[in-house]
Amino acid sequence: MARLTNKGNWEGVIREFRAFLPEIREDAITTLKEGNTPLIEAVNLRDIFGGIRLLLKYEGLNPTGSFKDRGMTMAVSKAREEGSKAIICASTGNTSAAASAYAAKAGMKAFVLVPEGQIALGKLSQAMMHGALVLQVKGNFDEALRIVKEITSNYPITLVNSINPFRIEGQKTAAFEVCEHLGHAPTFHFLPVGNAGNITAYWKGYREYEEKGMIASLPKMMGFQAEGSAPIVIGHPIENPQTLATAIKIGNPASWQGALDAVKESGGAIEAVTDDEIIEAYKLLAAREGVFCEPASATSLAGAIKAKKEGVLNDGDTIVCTLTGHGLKDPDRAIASSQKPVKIAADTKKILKAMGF
Ligand code: AN7
Repeated sequence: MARLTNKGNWEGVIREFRAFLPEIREDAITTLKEGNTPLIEAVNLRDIFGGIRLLLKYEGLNPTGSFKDRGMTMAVSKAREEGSKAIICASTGNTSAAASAYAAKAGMKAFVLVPEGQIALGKLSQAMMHGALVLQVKGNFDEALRIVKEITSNYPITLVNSINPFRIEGQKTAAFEVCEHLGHAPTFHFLPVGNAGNITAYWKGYREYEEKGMIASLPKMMGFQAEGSAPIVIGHPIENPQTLATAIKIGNPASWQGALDAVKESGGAIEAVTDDEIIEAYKLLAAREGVFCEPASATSLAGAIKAKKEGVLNDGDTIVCTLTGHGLKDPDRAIASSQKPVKIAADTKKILKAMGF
């Protein structure tokens, strides 16, 4: 039999990183074998980055198509261990998709509250297919999160938003993987920031790996929000956040302090990029690197491009951009951002002509 060079049967983040995570009873572990996502060398963006080594942590290749699976395996497994029968979350889409899938696997009920008309089509279809009760709230994410918190303080339903500490525990494993794949920590780590759980989690992961002697240095954490939805950058919550990157359309992030700590302790920064810059990076990744991510995910690359222009990065630096979700999550935005297909007769001559022959 041929031998696989890498581990052929990855066991999911709970089992693979057991020594670094809170204990969970074996029969409660609920996994879709999330994690072990590729770190892809971006070789076609040298005209922008010069002597900087740029790597893409492609989290879109998780089972439900986003990084949320890392935290959800932990949160759902813990809920199951505690005997919980139902989970609930507010979501801009990806959390609802992950919650619905892991609840299905665990045999639990999922309730997901999403802002009506403001989540990408792929994400909505996932929550529906996995059998969650999808509640489309006439309001924004922040209002939905407030209601979910109110409900879980009065009813025996487990909250699986990232204020659930087990979510952060699971998500920190992405930082471990980056270190394992590189053999060291990067110089800078760029992330989109919405509810700010992920930047909090990565920083926790890097610090723990350093404390345990797995890495010798720490990266500077660079968080980026969309300009119309940048409460942390502005310094106060926003009533009506706006951005076409719907995943990060959040006006009052739950892990606000975690993001500030990550940036301050690491010597990084939290800044904003415009929707135009996000779409530019989104298209660059697809057209030049062959990597299809959703718009919010491209915020990390938009941030790296901005940092490069501002002279923050140096030749020889290794920088990682996390691409948080798959491009197929938001087919409407992909189609709106690309060249239209050519409608043509079933005629070889006409087709050759259109091909430029
Ligand atoms: C693709 O699904 O908040 O800063 O409810 O889906 O940890 O919130 C999604 C967030 C970045 C921001 N990229 O991460 C939700 C939700 C994608 C996302 C973020 C989200 P956080």
